[in-house]
Amino acid sequence: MARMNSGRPLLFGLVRSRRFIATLLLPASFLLAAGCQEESGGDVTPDSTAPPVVPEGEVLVKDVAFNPRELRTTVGKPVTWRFNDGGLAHTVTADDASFDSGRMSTGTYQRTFSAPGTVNYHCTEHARMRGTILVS
Ligand SMILES: [Cu+2]
Repeated sequence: MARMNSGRPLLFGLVRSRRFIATLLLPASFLLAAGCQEESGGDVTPDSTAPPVVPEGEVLVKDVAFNPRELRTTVGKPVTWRFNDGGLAHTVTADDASFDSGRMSTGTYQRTFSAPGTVNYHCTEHARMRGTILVS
């Protein structure tokens, strides 16, 4: 009897504590699963801070920036600027004033360079919008 009396409460205590741990772990594992789902969901939907994929020879005018900021091209190959900034108007204006797209909020502006060199351009609406075309 002495063995049972001392053994049973210990066994019950163990079972109880296991259940207790389980009740603690269950919501924790749900939280972990929720966290993982959030992460995988973030992978499916592209992060707004991640740079968008821009086709070759194209500059995306979005988020008050030229992307890529520096583009390599060759003589005679057209460069396309695609305006897609939620209706916000921008310009593609050469620093040396050799070309100017004018204010555009949709559509594209295309230009072909006839000589190798570095062409710096900017947006007349936003001082921080600057870009470079490296023509070889
Ligand atoms: Cu701009």
